[in-house]
Amino acid sequence: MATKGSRILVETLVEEGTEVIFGYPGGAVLPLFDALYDAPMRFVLVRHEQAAAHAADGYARATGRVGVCIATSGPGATNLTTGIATANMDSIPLVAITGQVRTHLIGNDAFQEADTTGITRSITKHNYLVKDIRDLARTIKEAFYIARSGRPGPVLVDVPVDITMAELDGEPDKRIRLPGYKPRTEGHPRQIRLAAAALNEAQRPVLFVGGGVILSNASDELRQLAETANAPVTMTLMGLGAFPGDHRLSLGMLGMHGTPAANYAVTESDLVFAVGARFDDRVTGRIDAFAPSAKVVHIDVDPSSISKTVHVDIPVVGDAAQVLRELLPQVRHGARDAWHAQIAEWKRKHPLSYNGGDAIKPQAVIQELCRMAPEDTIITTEVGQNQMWTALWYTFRKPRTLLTSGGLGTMGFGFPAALGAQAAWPDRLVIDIAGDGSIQMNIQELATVVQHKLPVKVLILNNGYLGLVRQWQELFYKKRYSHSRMENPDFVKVAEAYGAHGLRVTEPKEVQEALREMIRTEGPVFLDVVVAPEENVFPIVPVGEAINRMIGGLA
Ligand SMILES: Cc1ncc(C[n+]2csc(CCOP(=O)(O)OP(=O)(O)O)c2C)c(N)n1
Repeated sequence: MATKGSRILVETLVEEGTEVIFGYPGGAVLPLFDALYDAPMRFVLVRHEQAAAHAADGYARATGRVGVCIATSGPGATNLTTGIATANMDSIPLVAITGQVRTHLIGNDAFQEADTTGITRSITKHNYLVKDIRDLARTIKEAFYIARSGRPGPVLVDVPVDITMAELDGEPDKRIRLPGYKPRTEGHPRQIRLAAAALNEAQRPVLFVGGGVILSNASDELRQLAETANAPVTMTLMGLGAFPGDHRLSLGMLGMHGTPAANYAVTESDLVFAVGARFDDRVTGRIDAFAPSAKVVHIDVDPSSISKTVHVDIPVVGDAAQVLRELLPQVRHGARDAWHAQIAEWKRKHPLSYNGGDAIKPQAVIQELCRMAPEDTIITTEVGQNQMWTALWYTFRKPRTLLTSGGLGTMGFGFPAALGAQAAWPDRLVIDIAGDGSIQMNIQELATVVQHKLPVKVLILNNGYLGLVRQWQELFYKKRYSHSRMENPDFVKVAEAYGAHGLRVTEPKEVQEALREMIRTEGPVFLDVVVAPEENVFPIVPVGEAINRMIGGLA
């Protein structure tokens, strides 16, 4: 029996458990779209391929499953790249399928040809060009396996149109053949013993938690570790939600916009116990002043992350959840009264704060939203002040409730990521906290959420500026606001033009009711909150400074 390539591809996606695909058609994927016409899965037609990649990414972050997106050759594939790079920097499992021109035309400057595997080599965990229909099913299987195993990441499969149109006689070969790829999940027992001993001996330990804890579903183990050891916990932006932000042991986020307590604690600690974090420069600040008197333990599934930026004394290579389960029985409770007293003192003396005023304060809006939204609400963010205020002022209590572009810092991520998360969780509240600049990078996805009945809410903190850029210009460029002021459309009318609900507030006293209306509304909503235009995110550590050298917002 002969089977078409397009059918083989779709059947393999089904076998891999694909429930929803985000994508956009074009010539080189028409045979594939024909097979998708009656496939047993949901298809979400986005309005720009960048949004397909971010939506698949949001789906993956919200569920822990592999996100799938499809685009045509040439411009379709190049439009995907920002989304793929975003997923790659944050280790998100994606399979991106792109159409390619016919095999005999590759390299000929054929219509809508781009060297997709060449372009995406450095922004994928792995990529493939399928040149023979006999390799198709196996390649898709391998793509899923690579995307989800070890340190997860995006895998791209480029499929020439003649391969999807060809027919294969007999059963497709589906056996994965990856002899050189063996991600290590179990930590070395000796290293685990050393890590436990270091924690037991430490007087001033800090558990330093990154996105890897969320990716490996290790939050329960992490909480047990913190409570057993009685050790304070700080999280990177990607780690927020891995440990309850309102737990007595939580210090909140560390780094450039970290809390004073977190940044002081790391600087004074004698043990940084890192789990699934990669010591990004936004977190470490000046490397030679990062935790100068601390030993460093680092648990990570990716050996290339060990000692990449910060010297690690005790590396443990393995899956965070597995390693923590091995480690837990070896960890003892420590009183560490002096350390906890010092941390309590920092928290008391330097709480996060902002000044009042007549205008709406973005921090107050986020605090109020956090009070009103159910605990399982999924928050996505754009990039800029909106993202940092969300990280500081919203209390995340559960993993996979904050979806944000950490590594690449991609404006335009939050709205399509929210629609991807909403496709996965139709009954949960999903809110994109946006800036007026970022939302305009993928605002066309309003059409997608309306057509596909995805009731995403967008809370625009509208300051009339590219706010974080303006803040840096204020603080570090003598207030020369070079091209950071924005004249914006009427967001309420934009929402209405697309068939969504639009709301605007300009006074602090209107905020609560508007948030309530946004949450209560059944369909998609744009809530335009006109906030204080020159509000800053504080504290901030200037680039190149040590993380305990924060400025602004300190009592
Ligand atoms: C695609 C992209 N382009 C440029 C930047 C640089 N950048 C970082 S924050 C920012 C301003 C964001 O403005 P807005 O979305 O209005 O958010 P606000 O900071 O005002 O909350 C810019 C331009 C980026 N992160 N991503």
